[in-house]
Amino acid sequence: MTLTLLPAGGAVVESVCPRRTELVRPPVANAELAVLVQAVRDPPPAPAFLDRLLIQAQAAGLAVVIVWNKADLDPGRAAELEALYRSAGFDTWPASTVTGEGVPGLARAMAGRISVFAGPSGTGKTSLLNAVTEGLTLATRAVSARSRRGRHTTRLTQLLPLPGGGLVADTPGFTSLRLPPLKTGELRDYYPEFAPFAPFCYFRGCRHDREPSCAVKEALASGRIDPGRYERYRLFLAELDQVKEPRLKPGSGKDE
Ligand SMILES: Nc1nc2c(ncn2[C@@H]2O[C@H](COP(=O)(O)OP(=O)(O)OP(=O)(O)O)[C@@H](O)[C@H]2O)c(=O)[nH]1
Ligand SMILES: [Mg+2]
Ligand SMILES: [Zn+2]
Repeated sequence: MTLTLLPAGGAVVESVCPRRTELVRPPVANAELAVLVQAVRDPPPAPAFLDRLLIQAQAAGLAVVIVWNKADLDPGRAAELEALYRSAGFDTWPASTVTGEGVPGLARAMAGRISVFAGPSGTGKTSLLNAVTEGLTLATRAVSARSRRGRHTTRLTQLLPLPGGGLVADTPGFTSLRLPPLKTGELRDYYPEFAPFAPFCYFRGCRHDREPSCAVKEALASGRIDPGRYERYRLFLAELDQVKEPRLKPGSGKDE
C-alpha cells in the first residue's frame, strides 16, 4: 500500500499493492519466509501449535524454517527436536542468543527476503532479531519465574529493514491458531514426510486416516513417521471435517 500523508493530518491511500501471500496470524501480507520460533524450554515446546503454524504458512505459500531457540538450556533436547522436524522434511536448526549458535544461519535465511517471525511469547523472537541485526535493541523481557511463560513483551507487529537487505516483521507471541479453511483432502499436502509413501497407498485419494492398505500408516507402524506428528494430523483432519465437510459415504469409489 502507498500512502500520501496530508498536511492537515490523515492520509490518502494512493495504491494497494497486490498480495502475493497473506497470513491470518500474525496478520502479515507478502512475507516470503516464516521463521517459526520455539524454545526448547521456558516456555516448553508446543508441537500442536507449531504444526498449525506450519500448515498455515505452507498453505499461504511461504517458505518455512523452524528455529529451536534457547538451545543453551538443553542442547540434547534441541538436537532431538531438530532431528524430528528435519526428518519430517523441514528446514530447522537449534539456536541460542546466549551462545550465538544458529544465528548466522538465520541471518543467511532472512537475507534479501521478507520474513515474519511467529511463535509463543517468551521463546526469544525479539532476542533473535536483535542478535541477527547489529545495533538493533528492541525490548525483550524475562519469562515469568513462576509459570516459565512469556510476558507478551512485543505488542505490535513491526516491519524492520535488515542490514544486508530484506525486511523482517517482529510480532507479538501467541499460542492458539485455527487451521486455514482447507478441504480434508488438502491437509496431507502440508506433511512432507508423507510424500515418499503416499504414491503406494491403495486409494489414490488416500487421506491416510481410516483407509485400508495405506502406505503412510505402514510407514508409521515401522517407525519412519513420527507418531506425534501423525496423531496431530488425525486430530486436525477431524477438526476440518467438523468445520465444513460432510463425511464421505462408504463405497464412494477408488478415486475418493
Ligand atoms: N537462555 C536463553 N534465554 C534466551 C534466549 N533467547 C532469548 N532468551 C530470553 O528469553 C526471554 C524472552 O525473550 P524475548 O525475545 O522477549 O521473547 P519474544 O519471543 O520476543 O516474546 P514476546 O515479545 O512476548 O512474544 C528474555 O529474557 C531473553 O533474554 C536464549 O537463546 N537462551
Ligand atoms: Mg518479542
Ligand atoms: Zn494412505
